[in-house]
Amino acid sequence: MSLPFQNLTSTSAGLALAVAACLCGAADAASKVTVSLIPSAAITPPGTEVDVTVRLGIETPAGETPTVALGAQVALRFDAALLEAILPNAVQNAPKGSFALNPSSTTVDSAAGTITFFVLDPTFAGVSTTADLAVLRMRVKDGVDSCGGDGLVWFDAVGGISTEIAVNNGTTVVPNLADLPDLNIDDEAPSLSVVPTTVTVPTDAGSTVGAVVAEPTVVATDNCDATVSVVRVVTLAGGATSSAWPAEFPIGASTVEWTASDEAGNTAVETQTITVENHQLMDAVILIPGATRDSNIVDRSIRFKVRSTFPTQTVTMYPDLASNRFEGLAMSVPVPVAASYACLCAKDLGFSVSAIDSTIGVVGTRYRAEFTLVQGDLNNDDLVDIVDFGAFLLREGQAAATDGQANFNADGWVNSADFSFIAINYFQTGLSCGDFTAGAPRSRMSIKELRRMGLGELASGDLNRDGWLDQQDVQQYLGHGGASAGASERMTPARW
Ligand SMILES: [Ca+2]
Ligand SMILES: [Ca+2]
Ligand SMILES: [Ca+2]
Ligand SMILES: [Ca+2]
Repeated sequence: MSLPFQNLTSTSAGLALAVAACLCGAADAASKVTVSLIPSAAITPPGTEVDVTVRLGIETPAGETPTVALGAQVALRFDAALLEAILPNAVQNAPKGSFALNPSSTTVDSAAGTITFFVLDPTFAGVSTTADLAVLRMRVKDGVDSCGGDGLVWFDAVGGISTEIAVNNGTTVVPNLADLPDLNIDDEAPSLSVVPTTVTVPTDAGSTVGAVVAEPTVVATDNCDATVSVVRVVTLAGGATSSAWPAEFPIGASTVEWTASDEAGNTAVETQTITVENHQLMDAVILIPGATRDSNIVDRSIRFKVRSTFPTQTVTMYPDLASNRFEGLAMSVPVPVAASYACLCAKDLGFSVSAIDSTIGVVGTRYRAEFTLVQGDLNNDDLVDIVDFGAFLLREGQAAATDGQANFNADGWVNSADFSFIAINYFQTGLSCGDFTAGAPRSRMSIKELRRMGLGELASGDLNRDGWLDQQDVQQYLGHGGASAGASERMTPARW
């Protein structure tokens, strides 16, 4: 049906109706005519407004006569469960362009989700390229399913009206139609899990930088998106930042901020704290010769000397009668950070002289050492000598706790079996990585000197009362058995 041009000279409302009345034919045209729905934003969370521009596009091949659009009728449906038209003027004139609405012909049914409107070019000059027909003012409803932004507005016949374009040859064109692209109305942040969130580790043995730390298990999921992007920012102790996972975390406290983002830009953040302690760890096998048939499991206080530090650990020692020794393991002994250790030193406080291990290795992230501790040093001067004999005599013949002083074999008594440790190891001196040397062991000391040293209680060991604690008293002990008993004593540690 031809467009009644003569009617287009009357009033605007009448024109629109006249155009509408005649938009019923189809026309051949060289031009490609399209009407598209263009949202004002691609990401429109619930509660936000979105303008939908109804845009006419006319593309004409070079050399062809373009189609000239004079007016249009448009019929649309929208998803009324998710979208609402902002009334009363949900359909408005486009801010720019040739076309004007006929307001009285505009229909908006919020419940049904339908819109129809008519526009025309009041100048009748027409449009042959691109022009906006109108703008729909819409709003994504509050509290709707935020994954439901697909196909919110589309072209469809409404009440017998469908979208058509009135053109200048008096006919109409059924345009190509491009519905509203999917909107992202997702307003829910992804779920982000970083395990563990707190990491505290010692410096790796052999490293002076820090520690290798495994990347955490990071799981990010989203209510809408199948994949979620996760980025991290590592802030190293000292302040440097990086997106890369460091080969080693430096000594100190570093943080890693993990951010998960969905396609709508909602984010979830987890911050991981990674602390590398300013020490390394050593595990040490402790071997103490001297387990006998009556030996018990016993706790010994093992002190290590590592540079200027003296980490001490209570180590449970188990008698191994097959090898006549106690065996135990000191775990996780903190030692100063060093690239390597050529020698380490240990002592069984109150029982052994010090010993070194010069075969220290690295197992995993820890140093591994082994010490064989020779017993007999009761006063911690790192010597087995006449002073220890005197100290032994103070306890000799008494019932003793398994870890009691002078109870070298950890049975129930201090007796000749324990004396044998002093006798066998007599004149032993401790070994200490060369940074200090124990004094010379003494075979005799005057009672006067013992008192001057604060060891007056050892005077009771002067069994023959000659003013000396010496070999003759040892001989007397061996010949006659026990000596003084019951005196309390307090040993004075020398270098340990
Ligand atoms: Ca989401
Ligand atoms: Ca000693
Ligand atoms: Ca004993
Ligand atoms: Ca004597």
